[in-house]
Parts: sequence; structure tokens; C-alpha cells
Amino acid sequence: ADGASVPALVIGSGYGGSVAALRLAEAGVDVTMVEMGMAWDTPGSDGKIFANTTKPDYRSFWLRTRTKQPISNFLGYPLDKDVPCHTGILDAEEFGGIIVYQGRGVGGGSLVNGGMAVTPKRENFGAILPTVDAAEMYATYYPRANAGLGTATIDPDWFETTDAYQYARVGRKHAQRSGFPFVFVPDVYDWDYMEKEAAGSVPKSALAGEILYGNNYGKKSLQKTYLARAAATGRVTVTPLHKVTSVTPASGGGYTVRIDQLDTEGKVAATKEIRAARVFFAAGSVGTSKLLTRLKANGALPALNAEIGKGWGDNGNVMCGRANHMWDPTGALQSSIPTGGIDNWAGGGAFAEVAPLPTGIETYASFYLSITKNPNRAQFTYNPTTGGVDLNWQTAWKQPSITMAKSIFDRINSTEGTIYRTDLFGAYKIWGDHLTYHPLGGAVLGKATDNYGRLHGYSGLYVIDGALIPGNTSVNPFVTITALAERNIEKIVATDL
Ligand code: FAE
Repeated sequence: ADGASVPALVIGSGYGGSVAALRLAEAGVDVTMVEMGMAWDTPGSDGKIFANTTKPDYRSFWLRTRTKQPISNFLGYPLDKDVPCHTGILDAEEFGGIIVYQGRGVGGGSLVNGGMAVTPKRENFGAILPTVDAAEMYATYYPRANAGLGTATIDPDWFETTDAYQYARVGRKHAQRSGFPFVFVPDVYDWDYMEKEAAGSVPKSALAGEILYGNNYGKKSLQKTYLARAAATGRVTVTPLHKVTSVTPASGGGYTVRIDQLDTEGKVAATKEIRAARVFFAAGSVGTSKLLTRLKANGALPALNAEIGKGWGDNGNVMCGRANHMWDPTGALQSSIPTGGIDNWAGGGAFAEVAPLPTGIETYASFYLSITKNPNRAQFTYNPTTGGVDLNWQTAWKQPSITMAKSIFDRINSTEGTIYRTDLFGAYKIWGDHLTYHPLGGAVLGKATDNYGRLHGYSGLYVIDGALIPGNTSVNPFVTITALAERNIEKIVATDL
């Protein structure tokens, strides 16, 4: 409520925020979480909370009047369509040279993501978080994160036989025939539930193609894991449709936090001010970086250091599709939850998820999201003219990612005698190089903060989300974000409270 005074305020309810809330509450601290997106706990007129991937509606996009689908075209037809402006679940945030997709709502990215819960290979960790003790991470914090998230791997026998993973078995066959290792990728989806979906005994979610605009059943989003445990402590309140706009030192200690209450069209319904003894920035790489960059520039937090806004990367994301032969179908039924990847990280700098193309028809296509060792890093800067924050990433900076992804797919195409699809991202465009699902960095650990996320310049201000990670995790990022948050909050609870 307006005028309240709280011991700990968490900005954002994604992975970092959920870990912070749970562990602070367990330590006896009352936690106030503020989330700009909706609660996603109430069904729409169709009886479902979330819209299907193939039928985006008012629930699907954050404050847009037209959809901005990551795969924009199919067989020459543009897929985007008009929708009512609404505080929907997926934000396609446009910067000059890149569209950054992010989840909006209680649960953050866990609401929209594929649930792929991948722990990086130990030998790659030194390049991911150079200032963090790897032994400790792999002995304690990665296992703790995976347990908290409910990570599990598909039953290999079921994988071999179900129609829903024909596309992944084709992906494996093509990888192996070209000499690339295919690895199973764990996920937070409830695999028992998916087997029941296939058997027809429960309502379908993954096998109905649900993913990008939410999963109605089956996926263990943060609402079902960390946030449920946080709520059970009785010490955590989550306030949706509230957006933090400012944090500044309060006279007499702590911080004054300004918050806009939004209506479902995104208009400001009320403005509130509360005082917080400690503030945890968990608004995601982009959200946290934008806030800190603006607050440093406009004088609200002038003592933040010059590292704020720097070290941002796209985890090397690039997408592509391949056209298979008619005798090599990928299946009309495709589970929306990916379950395998092609590992050419050491050899070519790319780790490619074998992704579904759940259109409901046979497409003879293989689709991939590659994570690559792209070295480019961008910076957020305050724009006094617009009052916004810009990101200087350029589309051409994806070229290293394309080259690395080609280290896998040029060889597969050559072995199989196949070609790239050129219809998925606009006419004659092979590479989905205009976007990322994996924003990382902008308030890097050990640079903008100390080695545990305490912001330099202010005591009681912390960063605890993907903004801490300098641009790349070599695999999908949320397990690393969660594990790092577990490590940092343990230290903060032990020494700062
Ligand atoms: P995040 O989860 O983004 O949470 C930040 C929260 O803060 C959001 O709920 C925001 O609405 C909220 N917020 C922002 N600004 C404010 C403000 N000013 N006031 C109040 N609230 C605010 O951050 N990763 C994987 O590891 N495996 C996958 O399979 C995978 N698939 C993905 C698929 C898609 C389509 C997308 C978009 C992402 C995917 N990711 C995946 C990435 C993953 O979801 C992402 O790295 C994490 O969600 C980031 O976690 P954070 O805690 O940093």
C-alpha cells in the first residue's frame, strides 16, 4: 500500500526474484514482490488461462496491437495479426538492432519459455562466470537449483516410441549421421503428465502445441515451484500489474521506491511510494539494466559505477529451419517441449536445440534454436530526448552466430542432401537473426556489483537476475540464473541481514 515501509522489496518475479523471495522468507524476512505483468491465475472466456501458440489473442502480447511472432511467416504467408492492446504474457521488446522476447507476469520468463533446464558443462563454466567458484556451483548450487525447479529428463523408452517426438528422433538421426553428438536436454515439464496427454487421459498442453503464450497444464513454471514455496511461508506478498519506476535513497535510511499501478491496457491507474530497507533488482537482464541505467543518469542513484548497462549479450541465439525429404517426415504431432540438442560447442561454438514446429500438419521441416559463442557485447545508455534507454546491439553482430550455427547445419545439409528453409522469417531469409530469447548481462557480477550481487555505491541494493551474467551461458540460461541466485542469496542472508 502507498506509504508502507517494508524490510525487503523484490522487483520482478522471474527466476532471480523467486529465489530471493523464498530464501529471504525462510530466513524470517517479510518480502514484498512487485511484478509489472499480470497474475495469470484466472481463466479467460474460453475457460483457459493461456492462449494457444497457433491462436494468439489479447492474452498473448505485452501492449501491442499486432502480434510479433518469432516465426513470422510460413510457406510465404505472413502469420502476424491484429490483437487488442493488453498486458499480455509475451513482450517482444524492440531495440534498434534486436527484438528481445521476455515473459511478463508472476513467474517471469518461466511462463513462456520451453522449460529446458540445462546445466552448462563444467569445462565451460570458467568462461560463463569467471569470478565464481565452479566447484561450489557444481557441488551445491546447480543441484539446489535443479531440485527447486523440478528438472527431469524424458523416459528414454517413451522418447523412442511416441509420435510426439518423431521430429526429435529425426533431429538426432541427422546429427549423428554427420558425426555430431546428440544430447538429451532436461526440462521442467511434468513428463508423466505428457505421457498421459499422449494416452488421451488428461487435457493436452505440450501435445496441443502450447508454449509461447503459456502452458495451461504440465509445465512446472515458477508459480508451481519456487513461488508456491515462497507463498507457503506466509511471509511473501506478490503484487501484479505494478511497475517500479524509481529507487532512490530515503532520508533516514533505506530507499524510496516509486511504483506505477497499471490497468490491463497498460495505462497508469495510480502511483504509489513505499520505503524499503533493502531492494533486490530482479526485473530480468533488460528490466534491471534499463532501470539502473536510467536511475544512474537521472540522479536517483548517481553513485552507481560506470559498469552499469555494460556487458550485455544475446546468448548467441540464432534460429533456422531445414527442409527434409518427403521420405523423412518430422510428424504432424510435435510436442512443444524440446528434449534434445546437438553439441558442437567445442568444435564450432554452437549448441543447437532441436525445436518443434508445432503446426498440426506434416511440414517435412526440422527447426533449431542455436546458442552460440557470439563474442559481441552491447551497452544500454540513457536517451535524454526520449527519456528511455537504448541498446546499441546491431543486427550485423549476429554474423558470428550464423557462422557458428552453419558449422552444424551446412554439414548436415551436405550429408542429407537437403537445404535450408527460406520461408520462416520473411521472404528468402534463412536465419532468424533479428531476435533473442536469452538476454543476459547489463549489471555484471564483479563489475557493476561485488562478487555476490551487491551494487557498488549503495548498501542494501542488490542485483539477483540474468543481468549479472556477462552475455553467454553456452546453453539455455535459467538454471544458471537460478543457481547463481541461490549462491548469492545464501551469502547475503548469512552476512547482511
Ligand atoms: P525474468 O524471468 O525475465 O523475470 C523478470 C520479471 O521482472 C518479469 O516478470 C518482468 O515482467 C518483471 N519486471 C521487469 N521490469 C519490471 C519493473 N520495472 N517493475 C516490476 N516488474 C518488472 O528474469 N531459458 C532456459 O533456460 N530454457 C528455455 O527453454 C528457455 N526458453 C525460452 C523461451 C522463450 C520464448 C523466452 C522468451 C525465454 C526463454 N528462456 C529459456 C529464457 C529464460 O526464460 C530467461 O533467461 C529467464 O526467465 C530470465 O530470468 P530472470 O530472473 O533474469
